[in-house]
Amino acid sequence: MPQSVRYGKDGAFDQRLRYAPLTLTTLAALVPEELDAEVKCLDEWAEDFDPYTIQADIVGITVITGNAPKAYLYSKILRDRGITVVLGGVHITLVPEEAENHATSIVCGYAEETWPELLRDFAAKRPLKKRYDRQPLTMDGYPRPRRDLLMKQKYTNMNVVQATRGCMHRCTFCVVPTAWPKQYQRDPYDVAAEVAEMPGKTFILIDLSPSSDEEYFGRLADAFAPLGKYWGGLATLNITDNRVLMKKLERSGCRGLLIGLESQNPKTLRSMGKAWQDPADNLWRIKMLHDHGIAVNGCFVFGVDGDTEGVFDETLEFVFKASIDLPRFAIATPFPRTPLYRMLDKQNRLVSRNWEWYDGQHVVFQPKGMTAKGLYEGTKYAWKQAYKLTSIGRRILTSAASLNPIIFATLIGTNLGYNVYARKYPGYMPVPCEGKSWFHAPDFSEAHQIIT
Ligand code: B12
Ligand code: SF4
Repeated sequence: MPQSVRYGKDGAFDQRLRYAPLTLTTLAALVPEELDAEVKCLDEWAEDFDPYTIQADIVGITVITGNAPKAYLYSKILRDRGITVVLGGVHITLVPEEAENHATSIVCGYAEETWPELLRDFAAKRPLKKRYDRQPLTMDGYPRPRRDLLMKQKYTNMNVVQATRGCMHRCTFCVVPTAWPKQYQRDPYDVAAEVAEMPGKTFILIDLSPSSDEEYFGRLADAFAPLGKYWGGLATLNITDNRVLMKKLERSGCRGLLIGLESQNPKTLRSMGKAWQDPADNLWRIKMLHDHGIAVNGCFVFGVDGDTEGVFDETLEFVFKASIDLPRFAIATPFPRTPLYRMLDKQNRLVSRNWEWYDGQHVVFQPKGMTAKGLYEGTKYAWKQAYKLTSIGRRILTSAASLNPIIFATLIGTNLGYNVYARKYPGYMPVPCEGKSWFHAPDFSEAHQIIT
């Protein structure tokens, strides 16, 4: 799992914010037992990876868009050394025709069936297919993730679990409907059984949108309730319409939810395909979450059409008014093949197709309501304002959720983690920035040759 500088071992993403990567542990568990393989998980978050010296028969690399150039470079170095390289993950699924040029084989979509198939082909010395494509998935019956293969001391929480995949909504900026259009759900009691096996009192449910099926989310909460553990996850704000579900979540031990608030501007939300969320209701909905003992990790996106330079202060005002426990700000990023990407491409507004900059932290398109620099600096300003020590105190101390000592302690840790992140926020670099790299690859000039 390659990482960019900001997320790498020595980057701005503090250990307090790092939890165990489920992608690696899931793929490791899928290695067929009969192959008797020695498996190693390498997360650049936790340790360095040297493609020039690593010993392996086959290497799988998981790729998100912002790390694709680095993954392609690693793949080239490894293949030049005679090692078989397989690329998979969201970026490979979005642009397989590009990725195929950078690997021995690629795996598109979910790999529960195809990764074992590929490994069996490899072990039997059968020629690998160039592309192992998505297959229908049932989410039940797979081996438990190999959490034992990670360096536990490097992560704040090892108990990362997944119950659903995909999402029923269709937001124009989001990769999920494009990469994984269908929603899958695990048996809630199997998820609870997996959680029960984990040591410790807390766990993280990383599903992007388990609440898009409220009936299922309620059953999941019911299954978690007897475990007596505390958990954090993601949801959409309209769950607050469902009082029964809110009670179930509280009883289940839910103590924190990441909510994609995106924008306080209804026009902007409309252009994002998220008009079903009305920002006029956000204040009371967030208060209701707080009153149920649930802290809010509120995520905002800046730079979508409809935003002007006033958006940063307006958003901050709301963040403080709503006592958002853990706010996060991203720059709108047109990930390849998404409706947002296609629209900006059609309007000739993309300024770079170097994926290195497609990481939610760089401006890769011409915004409408402000300059690219204004958008970058405004986002940086929002991070800095929200995570000053006085701001952290102002937000946390006015949130009803932090009356719970466990939530309070967690919020202090994570807020201080983002305080470090905000303090290390880099200066503006116009994109494309020839000669300057976001990642410290062993040989940067080679990386650019590969991409272009
Ligand atoms: C958890 C998570 C994080 C965590 C990561 C913590 C951790 N240690 O794992 C945190 C919060 C740090 C994070 C950060 C970011 N994330 Co994130 N994250 C996720 C999330 C919600 C879950 C990933 C996961 O664990 N899935 C569970 C595993 C089992 O599924 P999987 O990864 O898809 O893997 C399966 C297949 O894809 C395939 N596969 C994957 N890799 C490989 C490799 C091989 C060789 C093979 C064979 C198969 C294969 O097999 C697996 C089994 O089927 C995803 C959304 C999602 N649902 O995937 C977003 C997601 C991956 N993140 C995304 C983004 C944008 C980011 C950030 C850039 C956000 C930001 N603005 O800072 C950063 C970048 C971080 C970085 N490393 O550079 C985007 C990526 C979009 C893109 N095209 O690049 C996603 C898809 C969310 C979204 N809706 O857009 N993220
Ligand atoms: S942004 Fe959230 S609600 Fe919208 S499609 Fe993506 S996962 Fe679903």
